Amino acid sequence: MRRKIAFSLVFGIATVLAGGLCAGAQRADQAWLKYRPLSKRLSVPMRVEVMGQRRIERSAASELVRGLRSLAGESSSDAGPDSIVLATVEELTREKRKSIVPTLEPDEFQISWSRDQSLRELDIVGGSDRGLLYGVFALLRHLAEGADMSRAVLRERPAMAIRWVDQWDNADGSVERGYAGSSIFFEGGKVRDDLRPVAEYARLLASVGINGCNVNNVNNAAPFLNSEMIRGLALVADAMRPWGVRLAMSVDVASPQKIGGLATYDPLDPAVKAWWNAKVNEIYALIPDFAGFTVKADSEGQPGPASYGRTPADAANTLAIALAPHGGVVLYRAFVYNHHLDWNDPKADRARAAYDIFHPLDGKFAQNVIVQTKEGPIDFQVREPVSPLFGGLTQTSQAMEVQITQEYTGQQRHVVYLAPLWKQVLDFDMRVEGSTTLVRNLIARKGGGMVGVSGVGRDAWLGSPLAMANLYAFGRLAWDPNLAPEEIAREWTGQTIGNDPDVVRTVGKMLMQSWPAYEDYTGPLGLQTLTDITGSHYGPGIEGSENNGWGQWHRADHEGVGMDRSVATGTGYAGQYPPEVAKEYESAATTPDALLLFFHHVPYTYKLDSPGFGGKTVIQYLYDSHYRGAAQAAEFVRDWETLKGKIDPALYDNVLPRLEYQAGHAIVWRDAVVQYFLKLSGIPDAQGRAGKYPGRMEAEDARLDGYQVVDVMPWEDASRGKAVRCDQKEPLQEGKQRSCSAEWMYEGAAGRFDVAVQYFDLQGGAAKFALTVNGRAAGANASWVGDAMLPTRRLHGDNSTRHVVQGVALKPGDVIRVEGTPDANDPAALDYVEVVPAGSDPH
Ligand code: GCV
Repeated sequence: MRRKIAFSLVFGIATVLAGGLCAGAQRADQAWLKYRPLSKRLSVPMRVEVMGQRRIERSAASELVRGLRSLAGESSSDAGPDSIVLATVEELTREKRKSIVPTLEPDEFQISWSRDQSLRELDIVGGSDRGLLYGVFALLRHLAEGADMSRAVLRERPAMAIRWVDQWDNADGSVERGYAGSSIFFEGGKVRDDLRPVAEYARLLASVGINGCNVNNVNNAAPFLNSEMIRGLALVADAMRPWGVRLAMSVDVASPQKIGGLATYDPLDPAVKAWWNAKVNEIYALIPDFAGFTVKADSEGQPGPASYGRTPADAANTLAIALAPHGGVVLYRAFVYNHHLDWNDPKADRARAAYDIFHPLDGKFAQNVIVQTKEGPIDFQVREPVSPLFGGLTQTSQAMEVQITQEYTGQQRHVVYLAPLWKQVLDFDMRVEGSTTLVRNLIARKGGGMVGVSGVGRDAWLGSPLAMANLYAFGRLAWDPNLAPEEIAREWTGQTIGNDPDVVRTVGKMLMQSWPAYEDYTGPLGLQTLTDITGSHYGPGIEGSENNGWGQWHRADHEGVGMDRSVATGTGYAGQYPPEVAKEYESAATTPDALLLFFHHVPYTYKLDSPGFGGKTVIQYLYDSHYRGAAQAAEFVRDWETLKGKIDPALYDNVLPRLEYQAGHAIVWRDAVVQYFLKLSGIPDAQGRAGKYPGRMEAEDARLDGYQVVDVMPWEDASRGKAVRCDQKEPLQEGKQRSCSAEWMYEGAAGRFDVAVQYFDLQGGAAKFALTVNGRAAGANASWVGDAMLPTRRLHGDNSTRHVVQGVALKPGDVIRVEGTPDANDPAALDYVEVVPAGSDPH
């Protein structure tokens, strides 16, 4: 038995697949599956044989041919006599093709060389067709990175059973917390007609070993169980199936009442149980490999079993019993908390909720229930401690939920590579019963795993090219949590951007520095992301998280900052960890400084003592970290500039303005947090920077024509809390643009400078700006349009944006002028201009 599918036939499949995508369609090669031609000959055969005919095997074969041909470039026509043979263990055993057949688990693969008479074969054997597919992607990954595979032997299996992405897509096509355009799955209340991007997404997911995709938002999920929607979802499942990605969906536990017409949704009511059984049967009749349900209940306004005095275990088990005969699972989210907490109650603590509710239920969940817990006890903040619930559910299957879409970490406008954060959680030792208990092992037990909230959309998957490193890293860590984030960054860069050692080194360095930098300029010391948590979750809003029921509090006052979560004097949260960890967090002296303010309220003068914190006081560290983080963000621009000419020019041009924007927004963050804590604490910055901005000229101090001075809310989001906006009420005269201007007399030394203009770029209009000196354009890019799509429709740190004109010649007495022309909802608002030494501002 040889060559069930000849090379030419396999190539035919690949051509059909590639040809099926119209120009401009969303493709996996916009991400890491580029297979850029290598400058050297491939170290593996070009001929591909596949023993089986199943759909996933055909995908594997076509992907391999596509990848090999593309990687080989010019030399691809020279196939040679040797082959790569694709087979499953079952096929090899049945066909008696090899003397030794490996024993493999279903998703496991082995890649090894053998001989068939005089010919060499590279065998890719899968424990199942999916294992085979993973083997193909592994081989292509190594080749794309330039590895020599001429003697390779590889054997890998995933560490975890659950390797899912969750989408928070709504039927109308919007994506909750998505920052990359509208849904690839839904539009106008139903499944989209064009599901080619879904197939490409599944291909991308499969390439990093992801095996499940939940496609709809955990909020408002009831309509997704309507029969018409289920028929649509069956088509989505069909699109993903060739890549071994199983469809899952979020369900609303109140569906029996909301769409089923029952009087109740009490999970213990027999009619409710019967409704779920029938609904699950309906799903499996159309989607036989349906993976299961995800549930958000009794949380943030979603209905839940608490309405009937029932527990999450009651609700989860009712669903689990319906799914069990079909092999489906329930991922029941532990993100259950009261968002009407009393801020005045020093014992109230949202961080406690998951453990308080779920720990007593350990052992009460059905076998096919997996409790899905966010990595930290709050909500994907820039830094939180690891959720204690991972150590509190020893009898229950668990999955760890992380967020790939960067809700609280810069919303893809900022580069923040999250693998180091996730890795820290995976490697955390809970010390359950006093012995080594790594979180990665806790979640890998009993069919658990990792779930990443992905948020891809129609804008090149995640919008920003560098953000794709997070989707890649999520899959790789779920497959192998032992991988180092640096290693994953190197892999991703090699496949996506280039193998040039300078490129790999520079991009790797940027990625690895990005999370620490973001933490530095947003919320260090365990303060969490200091953003307005009732709003967009994007720009600075330090006080916004206080004084409301949502519980993301930092409790900063004039004397000190941080939330006391100790058992002795605080909320008792620290006591939810196993004793050794609880003891460490109980006292400020032993709590790692990176988490100090999450666990303790300390005076601003409290001295930090962990390595890297330099024996500084808390307040000085707050100042220093913000200046350091913003400087690091500026450095990213310079790092990227070193890649000019070494990488794809389109990618270079795409990323550069994003990094420039990030550098400017990091300054907005820096100044907001620093001036907030300077005012609150009254303690000056030992380095003399806080509140002092040499070269800055405030808009409210300018000679204004048409512009009105306004207070910005929150005040810390604008320099000195004020800005100017152009709201001319009188009607426009024909042919005359209404505009406003602000003028300053330059009084510094003569020389060449960069001039930064800080303006507010509001959605719903594209205001125009022009910077002149003595009536002449100040430089090449001295006129620009504020047309970015930034959050919040009023003047705010979310939309405060920096535009830099470089190399401006200035001398004392020159008149610097900004003219702003409003457009629709955008009042061309200005905060300040700042004159800085040439080359010192990221541009
Ligand atoms: C899907 C946070 C987000 C919500 C999200 C929720 C959750 O609160 O801001 O958009 O809702 O988490 O994880 O359920």
